[in-house]
Parts: sequence; C-alpha cells; structure tokens
Amino acid sequence: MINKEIAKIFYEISEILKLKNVQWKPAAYNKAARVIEDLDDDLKDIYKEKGIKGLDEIPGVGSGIAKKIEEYIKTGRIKKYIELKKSIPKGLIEMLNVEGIGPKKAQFLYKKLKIKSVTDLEKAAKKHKIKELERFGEKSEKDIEESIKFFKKNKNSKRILLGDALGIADEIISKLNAEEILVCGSARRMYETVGDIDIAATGDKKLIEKFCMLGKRILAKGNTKASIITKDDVQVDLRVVPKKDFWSAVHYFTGGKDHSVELRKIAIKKGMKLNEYGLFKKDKRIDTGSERDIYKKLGLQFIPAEMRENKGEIESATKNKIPELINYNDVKGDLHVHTKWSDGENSIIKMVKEAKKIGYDYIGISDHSQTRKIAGGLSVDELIKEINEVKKVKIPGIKVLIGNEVDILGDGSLDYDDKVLSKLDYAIGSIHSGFSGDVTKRILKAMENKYMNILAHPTGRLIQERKGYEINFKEVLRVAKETKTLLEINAHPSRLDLRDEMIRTAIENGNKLIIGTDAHSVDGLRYMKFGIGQARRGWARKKDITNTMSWNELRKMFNR
Ligand code: DGT
Ligand code: CA
Ligand code: CA
Ligand code: ZN
Repeated sequence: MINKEIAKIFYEISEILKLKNVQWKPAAYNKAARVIEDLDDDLKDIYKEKGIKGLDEIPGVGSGIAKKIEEYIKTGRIKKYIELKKSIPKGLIEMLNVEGIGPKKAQFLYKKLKIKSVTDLEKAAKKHKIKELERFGEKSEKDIEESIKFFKKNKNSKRILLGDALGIADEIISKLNAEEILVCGSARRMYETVGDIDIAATGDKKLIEKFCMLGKRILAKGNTKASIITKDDVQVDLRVVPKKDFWSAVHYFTGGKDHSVELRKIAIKKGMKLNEYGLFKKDKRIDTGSERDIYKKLGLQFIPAEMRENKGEIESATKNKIPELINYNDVKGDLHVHTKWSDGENSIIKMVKEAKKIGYDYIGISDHSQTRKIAGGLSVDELIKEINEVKKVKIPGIKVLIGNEVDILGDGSLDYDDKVLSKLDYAIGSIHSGFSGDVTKRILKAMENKYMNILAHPTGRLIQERKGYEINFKEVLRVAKETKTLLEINAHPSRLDLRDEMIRTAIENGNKLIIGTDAHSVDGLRYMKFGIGQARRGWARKKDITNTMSWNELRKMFNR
C-alpha cells in the first residue's frame, strides 16, 4: 500500500504551499491527502487497473494531483515536492508541527527573528524575545514553550496510533494464513498508541519465513520468534507456539506488564508459577490453556484485555466486581457523521447505506455549522435544505436522523438560534476555536441550552499533535449531568476523546456517554470499534453508552 507515503507527501506539500502564501492549493492537497489516507484500495492497484483516469475519479483528487500520483508510482518521487522542499528551510516546515504555529506565524517569526527551526524557536522563547513581538505576548510565549515540550516528547516517542497499528496487524495476519493467530500487546488492550505490534500464532518454521518476507528489514529471526520492520517503519514481533500453548502465550504477550507482574505475585503466593507457557504447580501445568482458566485457577474473575493495566482491576476481580463491559456489537447507531454537505467525502445516501451494511438501526447526519466556514459549515438556508433532504431518505431497516455539529461560539452561545436548532433531531456542541480562552465557561453555558444534547470531543486533543484545551473536567461533568448532556467518546483514531481515564471518571460520576465516529467518509464509520475499545478501557458497561439504546429511547433522553 503506497497510500500512506503519498498522503504524507501531499500533507507536506500543503504545508509548504501555505508557508509560501499560495491560495486554495494547500486546501486541495490537504483534502487529497485525507481522502488517500482513508482509501481502501491501493493507489497502485487503481492505477494498474484504470490508469490515470482511475486516479482522477477519486473524489478530492483533481487531474494535477492525479499526475503527481502517477509520477510517484512510475518514478518513486515527485519532482515538484523535491523542488518545494528545497525552496524553504527544513526546520520551518517542522515548526508547523508545533501547536499554535501556523504558516503565518512561522513566516512572521522567520522574518522578524530569523527563526527557522524548532530549536531556534525554543531559544527565542527562553530568551523572552517572542513576547516582545507585536501579535505575540507573554501568554503566547508561554503557550509556545508548552507546545514545544509536547512536540519534543512525541517526536522522540515514535509510537503509532492504535488505528494504524490494528490496520497493519490485520494486513499481516491476513497474509500469514496461520491456523490460530491474534494480535496481542498494547494493540489488543486497545491502548491509544502502540510502540510495537505483537502477534502470537500457532504454526511452524514456514510461518516465520513467510512473516519475514513481509518486512523491509528483519531485526531477528529464530525458530519460534521473529521481528521485522514494516515499510511504514513499524516493528512487529511474531511468536509461534504449539497449539496447546496458544492462549497462554496470548495472555502473556497481551500484558500489560504491570498487570502480569501482579498476577505472577498472586501465583507465587498460592504456590504456583505463571509464565508464557501457562500456570504451573510443581512443574505440572494446571490450567487448560484458556485465558479464563488462568484467572480462575488464580482465584480471580476473568479480566478483559482492555482492563489489564493494573489500575484496580485485580482487586475488583478478587471481589467478583469486574463490570460487564459494553461489547463490540452492542452499538446500534452513530450520530456523529459528516457528508458532502460540509467537509465529508460522501453523500448522505452513501453514508446511510454503509451504516446499514454495518448493521445499525439508525444513523444521524451531523455536518458543520455556519461559522465553521473552512469545514464547509452550512448557512441556515443550507441547513434547512439538508433537513429536507434527509427527511426524503427512506431506506428500509435503518432510521436516518438529522443533527448538526454546532460550533460553541466565543461567548458560549450556539452557532444557530433556538428556532433553527428546534428543527433538528439532536445537536452536538463542539469547541473548534479559541482554545486558549476560558473554554470551560463556554462549554458550561452551551450545555445549558436545552437543544444541545451531546458535547463532542470534550478535550479537543489530537493524539501526538496537540494537547487540547484546558477544561475543568469536574465542572463539565457536574453540569453535563444536571443538563442531561451526553459526553462523546470520539472514536476517530487521532482523537479518542474522552480518553480512557476520563471515561472512567465520568462513569464513576454517573454521567452518560455516547460514542461517535466523526466519520468524514464511509470508511470513517468503521472507527466505532476504537471508541468501544476506549469505553472498555474506561470500564464502561452497556448502559453507560447511550447509543446502545434504540433511537426511541435516545429521543426521549433528548426531549425531542
Ligand atoms: P507497547 O509495545 O509499548 O505499545 O506496549 P506493550 O504492552 O505491547 O509492550 P511490549 O511490546 O513491550 O510487550 C508486550 C507484552 O509482552 C507485554 O505487555 C508483556 C509481555 N512482555 C514482553 N516482554 C516482557 C518481559 O521482558 N517481561 C515480562 N514479564 N513480560 C514481557
Ligand atoms: Ca507491543
Ligand atoms: Ca513487543
Ligand atoms: Zn465532527
């Protein structure tokens, strides 16, 4: 799959063009990059089958960009990209990855202070040169210092997003054709980022050979295990074990480490020994090989993988108090969905049909509101038209609802007036701008509006990109409960917001949650599992997650 590589180049071209003050082209490259990134089919295959015309047909890819994809497929490079990169100091592009530094500010800093890298920027902030500039001040200098810290931490960590990890794992697993095979480690625990991918399988030496063919580099190769680096520069470890040991191995390699350490202590206390081959008493194996049996023989209730972080789950298991977690097939609908009407790639009909294919009972369309112009936000007239359009859609077996992702404005009011909002089936409130102000205040005020039913991505973080805005979470929880506003678990792999620990806090506080994919294409609807994974990591039960209910029950909650 070359899609990721090409998307990365297009994102960078978009950034460089922005730095050069080029109009509209950056948006075109950015859009193309997003579409390509989400594409199911390999661009290479599309090109092989249908030539440049096939590329041109991809929504968001115009003929100019199609030519560049062709060039990359044929020559492995894009000349224009190389030229552009040469035309601008390398560090300046990197600087754009520091939150709060956009193309305009980067250019300005370059002109005024000759800042052309993150290191320069850090030095200037330390010497307090930035706060003296017009348009900057003490606060923005502090913010920049904070953002640089965050940037550096992520640059050195090299972890990948859960969504990418599971994608890579699936691809490898499908190519290996092993009798039994499962992804383990942090990916199985559905942790938001993954250091390396761990896979356990049953098979023989041939499986190891096959596996090693899949990487661009082999790190280690033995009779029972091997490690490779994939073309996306991700490390994958494979362990091959005899059939009888499969689930013991899976349990061992799932971890998490701290959880396993605690289990081993319990085993020792009971005169047993736990390792990757199972549970032993005087060298005699005493478990049947199932994960369930390992816990049972240790005198514990079964603990689902997503909970194995040594954060109180073992104690709960001794008391038989592990909650019955929401299951991956419990969700009945998705209410956070974008279409072509704002910045999505696909039509309403296409999204609805895909939702039906997934097996949902309902889907809610929630495009952007009027102020959010860069994301194609809908004017009042356009929203009315969309409402009518959605009401016309009739597909048996699935109910289609019309909502909106309404911006919460600077003063905490919503981006449409109540009269307009009352025409919707529901409204999602979102903070999309003004991150450095008093966001809590705006959220609290917005939630008091009886038409706002859901608070989207409550912290605004983007994993490994930006920390998100500061909120007083306790206050948000209190008012959300009071006003019956649902908190979203945004399932987009780079958001996962609320995150696991906050989900747990919200549930302990008695708040109700909803999982939304924030899909901008049909593929995006498939993100639901990542959100459910986070919910399970937050110890959520079915009843805590409201889109496990029917639309009728939900509607009553919404007072519609
Ligand atoms: P990651 O890769 O940083 O996202 O996190 P994990 O949890 O996947 O950690 P990883 O890949 O180092 O190891 C996977 C699991 O295998 C880990 O959760 C427990 C087990 N494991 C690996 N190495 C060791 C070890 O040296 N000792 C013990 N007790 N367990 C290990
Ligand atoms: Ca791992
Ligand atoms: Ca590993
Ligand atoms: Zn959205």
